[in-house]
Amino acid sequence: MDQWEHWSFLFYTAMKIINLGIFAHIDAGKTTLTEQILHLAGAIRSVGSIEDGTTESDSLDIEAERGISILSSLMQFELQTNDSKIKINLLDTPGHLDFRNQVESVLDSIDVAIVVLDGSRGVESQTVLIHKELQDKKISEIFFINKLDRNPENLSEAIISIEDILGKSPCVLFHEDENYVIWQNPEKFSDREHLDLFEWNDELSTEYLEHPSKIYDISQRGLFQGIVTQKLTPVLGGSAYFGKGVIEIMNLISQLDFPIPIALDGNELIVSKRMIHSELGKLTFARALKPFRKNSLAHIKNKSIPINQIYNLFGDKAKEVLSVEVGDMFASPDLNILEPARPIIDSPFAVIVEPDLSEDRNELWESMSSIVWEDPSYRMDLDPESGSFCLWGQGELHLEIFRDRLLKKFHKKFTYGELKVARYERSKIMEKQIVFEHTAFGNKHSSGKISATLRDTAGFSKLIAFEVSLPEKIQNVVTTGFHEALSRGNYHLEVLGLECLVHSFEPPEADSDQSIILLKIAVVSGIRSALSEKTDIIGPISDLEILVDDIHLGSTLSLLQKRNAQIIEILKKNSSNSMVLARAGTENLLGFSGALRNMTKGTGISYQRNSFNPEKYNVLNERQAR
Ligand SMILES: Nc1nc2c(ncn2[C@@H]2O[C@H](COP(=O)(O)OP(=O)(O)OP(=O)(O)O)[C@@H](O)[C@H]2O)c(=O)[nH]1
Ligand SMILES: [Mg+2]
Repeated sequence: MDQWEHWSFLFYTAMKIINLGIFAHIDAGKTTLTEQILHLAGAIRSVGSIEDGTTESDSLDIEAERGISILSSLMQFELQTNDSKIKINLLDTPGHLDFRNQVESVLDSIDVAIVVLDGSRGVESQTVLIHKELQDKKISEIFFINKLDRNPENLSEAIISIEDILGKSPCVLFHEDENYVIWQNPEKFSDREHLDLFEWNDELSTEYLEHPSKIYDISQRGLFQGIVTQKLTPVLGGSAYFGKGVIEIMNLISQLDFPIPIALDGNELIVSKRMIHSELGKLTFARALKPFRKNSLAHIKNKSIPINQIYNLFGDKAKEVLSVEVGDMFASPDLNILEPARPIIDSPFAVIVEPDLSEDRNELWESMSSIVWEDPSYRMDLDPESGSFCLWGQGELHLEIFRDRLLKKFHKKFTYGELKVARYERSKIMEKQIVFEHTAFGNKHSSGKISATLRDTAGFSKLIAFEVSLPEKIQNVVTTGFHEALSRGNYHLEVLGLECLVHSFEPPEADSDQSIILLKIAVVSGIRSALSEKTDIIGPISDLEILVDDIHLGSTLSLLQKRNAQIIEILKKNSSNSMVLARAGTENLLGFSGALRNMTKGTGISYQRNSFNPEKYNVLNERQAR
């Protein structure tokens, strides 16, 4: 290391690093706020807009065209404060539930979250979702009530909605009219407001009792420490669009001192997300839990990975650097072998994709695979009946976006089939003793006899267990037979929720080559006949949240009725809008959001949360199932 490099490395070490995530319900203004923060830091010359498709973080063509975020993006930049420079790693995340995986995968890498609210809507369903996740993961959060340029009179309602989810009063740190914030203009706030910022801490409270005149200084320390330790949930506000409240939130964040993360269980990195970079190809993002220099080794999941390339990212722009500090984020192709956090929800929507010319099959598979690699909440396999490519995704928008992205990657013709919702069969067998035996050629050849118990797994799993020790060949054939039997049930769908416990095996009197084949037939046909008429067809279920003006409320309810939805609650949102909460089989809701938009001339908006797990699924009757 030469002298300069040594000093620059030391200088770099001294810089504070803050990993900041921005989260919200769809359209609250995350990307607009991101753009203003970048501008404030001097990282961009002018503020881009969603309407013109010119923001840094929505850098995919499709994001710019549609005006929504699809992938989370990382912007790394320096922020000059009064006395020092801070490195900010800013993650702007998508709000639409179909891209939830992009949110989940970055949560473990951040120090602090800004949760943005649309001021006229207050807390919405995904605000609740993200707030719970941040709480579970003990991540500090700061609420930002946005769009106050539009309906500032809704501010108090928005604050009450935050109070509802916190179960206590939030610390409102600003006075909207005059742009005052408590740590900068302490004299403009009441003693009560100051006390709220440090009463959670005994030491600070005692200090105040001894030196009441130091209240402003003590409340400031209480505020900063309270945020870092998640004792306080502060609220700021403004207008991202007009850049109001942005300096204040960044000033607050820059004064927070988060603990330096440490390597856990020998893992020196936290893998967050993946990206297909326009020039560098596949890149994986990670947070470093120790400093790395180029060409050093990273230890993670019992692997030693040589880190030969380290990139800093600014949206889709990558810059190679020589080192990465502890706590900092970086991207590298060397980490591509590592998996980011798996999606927590299975992908319940499917579409069949086929090239028009069979010679393009490999190329199509590769183009699809690269999109799936970047967003692992897609899944791809071969349709067992047609051999076509089957693509699974989180929802209608998720698969629509896939098609648009594929069109930009794969320039040959292909067919993108109709969207289908996943269906399975759920075994209704509670417990059944069974003997598997099959004979052939006038009983000359026999499989031998297996005695077993079939049992409900109380979930969606398929399990086979052996109480006796059997030769490997026998055990394998019984296991394969069990899975083959469950691969196609009474309605030709995969069967879930059954366990087979094997008690004993009586070999055939005359063992022959045929015996092993007969044993498999015995298991497959034995399980199939046990399941005969003993399965339900099941599919995912969706919770709907529909925001509609009162003029269209009646027609929205009848639209829901036509789709067999159960209305759970109708809530008055404000003087002219209502929120309908409903539940329906996901399959019944295909095309619903489009139909609602047409019927309400664009004013009705629906959010759909699909669930498919043992607690939440939809049983379809045979008539629906055809
Ligand atoms: N009036 C007003 N409009 C805003 C403000 N902030 C954002 N918007 C508008 O709200 C819309 C959504 O803004 P985005 O920044 O894309 O919201 P987002 O939260 O990033 O959306 P997704 O990433 O798609 O979930 C755009 O039309 C913005 O121009 C604001 O402070 N005031
Ligand atoms: Mg966005």
